Amino acid sequence: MLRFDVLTLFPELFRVVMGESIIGRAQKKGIIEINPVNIRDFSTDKHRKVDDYPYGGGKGMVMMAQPIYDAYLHLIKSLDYKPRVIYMSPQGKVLTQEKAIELASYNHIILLCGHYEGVDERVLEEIVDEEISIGDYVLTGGELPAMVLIDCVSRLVPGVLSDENSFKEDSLYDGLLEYPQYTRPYIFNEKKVPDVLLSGHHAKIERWRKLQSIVRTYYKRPELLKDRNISPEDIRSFEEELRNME
Ligand code: 4FN
Repeated sequence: MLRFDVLTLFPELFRVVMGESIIGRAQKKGIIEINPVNIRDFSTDKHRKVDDYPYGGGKGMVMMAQPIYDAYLHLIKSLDYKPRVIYMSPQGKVLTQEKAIELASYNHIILLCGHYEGVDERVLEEIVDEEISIGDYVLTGGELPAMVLIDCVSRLVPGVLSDENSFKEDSLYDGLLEYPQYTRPYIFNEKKVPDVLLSGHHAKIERWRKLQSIVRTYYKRPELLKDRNISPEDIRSFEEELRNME
């Protein structure tokens, strides 16, 4: 069982998005729990204010320390251990499959989502163990990043995926892109399915898929092949082998 508590100003986003499909089913089965906590519920202000002007001036608003800290204290008060606290932030290390595998070994993760110009630094110093980013672009809030993290970590928790779709089969596991996939009909817009896939020759199909994965990765995401010693000559010979399978 893996529990995610999410400190956010938009708890409904999580209920709507994570209530469906594989993640929704995993929650109903009790394999994972996603518990969005509305930071605004912990405001002590009569107008439920959670942001204020930045000291030193400048544009925008900053999320106040107090409501976030009180929401955090509320979550941990009955626990006899300290959950992993992650701030979704562009200042964090970019999320990788390796990091997702590491996070899937926790039982309890608290995710903090920022908004406006960010969060008062002092509450981050007080509660955050680690910052994680989902990539280098500007966003309006940490909610979509938190949902990306929950999705990619949850599918690694035993029982979330069916045996059929088990993550152990993922090609991302060996770090390569996926081979091309085809389904019926056999001919679409005059293009036929590669005949090797209809040959019933399982070893040959495996070889074709492996070579497709390597060649695709080489052209589309060559950076994924570094530390793997594949030369342009290797690629040319794989392409020739693929042509000969047709
Ligand atoms: N973003 C950059 C530089 C400066 C600011 C930002 C930015 C949301 C609260 C953070 C963004 C991207 C990936 C959280 C971006 C992420 C966020 C994330 C995020 C509002 C403050 C902010 C140099 C990366 C372009 C806004 C770079 N993963 N600030 O987006 O929360 O998790």
